[in-house]
Amino acid sequence: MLIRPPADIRSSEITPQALYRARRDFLKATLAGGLALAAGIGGTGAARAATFAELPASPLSTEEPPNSLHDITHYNNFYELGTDKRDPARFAAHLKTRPWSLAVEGECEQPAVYAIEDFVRPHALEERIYRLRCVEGWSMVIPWVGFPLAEVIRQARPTSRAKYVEFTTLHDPKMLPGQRVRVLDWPYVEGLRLDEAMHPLTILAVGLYGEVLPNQNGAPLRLVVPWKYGFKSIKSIVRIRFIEERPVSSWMKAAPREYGFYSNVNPEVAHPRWSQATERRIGEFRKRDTLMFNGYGEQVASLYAGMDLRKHF
Ligand SMILES: Nc1nc2c(c(=O)[nH]1)N[C@H]1C(S)=C(S)[C@@H](COP(=O)(O)O)O[C@H]1N2
Ligand SMILES: [Mo]
Repeated sequence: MLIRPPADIRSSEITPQALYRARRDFLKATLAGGLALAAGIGGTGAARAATFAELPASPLSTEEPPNSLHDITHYNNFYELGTDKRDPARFAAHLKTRPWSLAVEGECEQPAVYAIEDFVRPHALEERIYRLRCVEGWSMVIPWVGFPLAEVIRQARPTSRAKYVEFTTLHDPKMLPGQRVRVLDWPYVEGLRLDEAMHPLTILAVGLYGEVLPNQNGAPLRLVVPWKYGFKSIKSIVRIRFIEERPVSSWMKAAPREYGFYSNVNPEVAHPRWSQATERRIGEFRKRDTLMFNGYGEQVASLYAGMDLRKHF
């Protein structure tokens, strides 16, 4: 056993990280079985706990306490599995995540098709606890399991023409029955500027709470961009493409006045139909003030130096 039980640790050795790791290990042990069912993926809980065991905790993590696994997996936005926040958990089993491949293509010297197994190598993974702030005014703190998107981008060797990265979700109305309804122009598409995509805070997530990603959270592979509104964090990705022109995301296409390309969390720029100055952390009653760049300003503000963020919302 690599993590000693709390009784074995002298109080002088107890750091916040040690406490968190001990608690995480406990959660892993107690939740492994339950999540296996929620994820709809075969295999025993013990086998998967071994897959992600002893993940290095990232210094880029927030110190805030994570939301419960139940909240994280039962209050979702994944329109391909229904538009109600409870729908994705209910319809999660429609989505089959094996086999799964990710095509990396476009303006790059080394295009590739990866199998999902290529990414679920424990040594490449780490745990990052990030805030997710959604445009409708709610937020959560989620312990993601993932790796920097920059690793995939570097392998692809983008050409000098690559200015943007476009991401596309699986298009399969059998597995994603919400795609039978035209609430959006399917498949879901998102985009980042290349430097945003290369930023160390931007990760591809394959799990959460030390376990394989539940389907409702965007299995088997989803983007996490913690300083932007939640809709930029596209789920169940099948294609990453390097392009010269700025991509048009699904939400920009649906409502260009309401959703801009950048979508940085910004308490000073209101959505046309509501203020973005406060948010409700799921599980809390009192509202919090929303922080510029979702609290990640120190790390990312320089990406937007000199830009008018009211214009480039
Ligand atoms: N393909 C796809 N990705 C998506 C969405 C979606 O409807 N379809 N919803 C987005 C929105 S609006 C939010 S807030 C987050 C929610 O992620 P979570 O359910 O893991 O908390 O996923 C984002 N990614
Ligand atoms: Mo959202």
